[in-house]
Amino acid sequence: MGMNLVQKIISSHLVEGKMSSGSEIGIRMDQTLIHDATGQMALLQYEAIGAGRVKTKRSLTYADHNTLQVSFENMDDHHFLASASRKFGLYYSRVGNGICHQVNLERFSAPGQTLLGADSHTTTAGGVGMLAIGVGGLDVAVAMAGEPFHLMMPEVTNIRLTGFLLPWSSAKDVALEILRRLTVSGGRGKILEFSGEGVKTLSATERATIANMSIETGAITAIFPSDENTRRYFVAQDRLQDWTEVAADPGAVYDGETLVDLSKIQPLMARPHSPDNVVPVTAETGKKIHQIAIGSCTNSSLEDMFRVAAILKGKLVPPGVSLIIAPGSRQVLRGLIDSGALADMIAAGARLVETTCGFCNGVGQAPRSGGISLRTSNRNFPGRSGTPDANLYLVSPETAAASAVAGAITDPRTLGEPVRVHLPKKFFVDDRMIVPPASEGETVEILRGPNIPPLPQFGPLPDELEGELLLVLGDNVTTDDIVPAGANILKLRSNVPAISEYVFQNIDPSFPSRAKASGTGFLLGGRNYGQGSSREHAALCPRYLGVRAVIAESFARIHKSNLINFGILPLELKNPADRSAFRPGDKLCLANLRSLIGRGSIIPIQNLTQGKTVETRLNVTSRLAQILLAGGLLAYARAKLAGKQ
Ligand code: MIC
Ligand code: SF4
Repeated sequence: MGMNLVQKIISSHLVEGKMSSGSEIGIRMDQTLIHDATGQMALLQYEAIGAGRVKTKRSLTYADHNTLQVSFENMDDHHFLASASRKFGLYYSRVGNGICHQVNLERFSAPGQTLLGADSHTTTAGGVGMLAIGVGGLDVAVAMAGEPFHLMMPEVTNIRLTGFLLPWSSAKDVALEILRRLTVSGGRGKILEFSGEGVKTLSATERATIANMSIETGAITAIFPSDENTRRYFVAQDRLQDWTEVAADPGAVYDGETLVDLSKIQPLMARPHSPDNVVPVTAETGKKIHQIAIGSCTNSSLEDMFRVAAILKGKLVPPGVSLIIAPGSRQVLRGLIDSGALADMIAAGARLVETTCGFCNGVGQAPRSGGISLRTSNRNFPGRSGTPDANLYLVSPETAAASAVAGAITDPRTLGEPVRVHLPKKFFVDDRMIVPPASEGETVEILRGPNIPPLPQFGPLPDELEGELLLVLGDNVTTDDIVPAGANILKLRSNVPAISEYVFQNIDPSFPSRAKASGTGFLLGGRNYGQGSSREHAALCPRYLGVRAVIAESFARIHKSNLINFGILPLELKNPADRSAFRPGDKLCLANLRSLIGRGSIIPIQNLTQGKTVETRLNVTSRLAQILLAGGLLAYARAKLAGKQ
């Protein structure tokens, strides 16, 4: 029986476990990436593990999220990241070099290899046949120390593409169509593997756009085969030596299949406030808009930017509309300059911003109050733009540019003749903004500014937890809800005591003080708790404030791992109707925990206020149970590595 591509890569990287569904496996990670929102913690944790230089084939740190430098913290963090990277053997991509996923695709991706990144959109590299998974920073730290990455053997869904995209439909529309079908939770526990004739019609960066947004379905990742188109991309990057052909075996078997006929895809958009709120662009045409933001790791390739420039050429953005363009990398920016396309953008009134995440995670370019912003990014959660009552629509670069010119939501098909773009045979290649690590034995001092206090220490799990139910939440709570993005909060990513003051800031600003006063606290969520970004601060900060268990109907994958990594129990309600047994402020007690914890074990929660007991399930493997008992992954990994020495 033939293997699918996911199985082939897993089998060539398998270090622990059996490749059968329901089993935990450990796989070797070839590459890792972290950035200036997740890397501070990852490197502090790596230092605490005490593993010396990184053990991967290549590990990278990117400065791309926190670049606005409204005060000293960002620069302090960058000096910390650069010096710690040099010391521990990581490459460091300097501010200005571009967004991690775009640069990684251009310069470091490798078909058939594995990549673990402390960012949910690490999946982007799946566009060129990498098995690329987003996780919390602590998981990356452990992988850098040479330990395998553990996950449950995933189900693999075959997304079979037929046909070809019609003029004005784009890869972003394919991603939105998949989200329309799967919703923000339909991909949980799965890897989406693309196959079929339609794959050949998509360029490497178009595939990367689709792989990027696959994470919004809750999937572990997505992957495309690496073929002639991929090869062309590697040739253009002057990296033919890193290219290999990878594909599923003939007759490969999958756990499920979804057919997508590319020829039937029309321009789509995700309405506020969720990426799966997908409708045809025609459903909103004519609506006045205030801002258009083009860029982010989803749509910032040279191909995307050329299309935008071609639409803008000779036009002018009308008054009252602000057009922001953030090319994904220095390479893309240089391509725009050399081709003259940048001049077309600027002449049309576009505002060029840095080659960073920027507007995508609320670091600048907040829309006007109540404003309507069309964005080519991947998340339109409430408040993420920095304006609490703004309405964000997610669209393709073509729809964004067509709408920018009209000042209203516009179906790009109304522009008539489709734009044709010609990509250079060779991109501008210049890796001088990527600083290599120090040579072995060289002394490097780690630079720590006042924004980098020591890591908080957490003890083992006690046998009994008694405390207050601090917050009752609904379905699909995002990590942006738990620890919001935005320049003023992001700058505190290395300072746990300071950033913890912002936990649930947009939902209940009194949360941090109430949590501290309670000493031990609990949270109640609904379905898909913790969807969205990989930020481990959404677990670490609640833990710092005393949260010891989250009770929910179900959890998003990355967040569940992060909770466990910081010693918080992710407890699933056995019976969802039991939600009604809880009120905010109830006193809860979890007894005999140390003996109850084990695979699939039932943990009863006594609601002392309501006089009821509710059963929950702790759905973890025995390894994860050990991590919880130890008080988190850091303590567990330290002990494990010390045992090996
Ligand atoms: C995001 O898009 O939400 C981020 C900012 O890139 C996050 C990373 C973080 O918040 O630390 C992600 O996607 O993981
Ligand atoms: Fe950066 Fe936005 Fe991509 Fe996250 S989704 S990595 S913030 S560009």
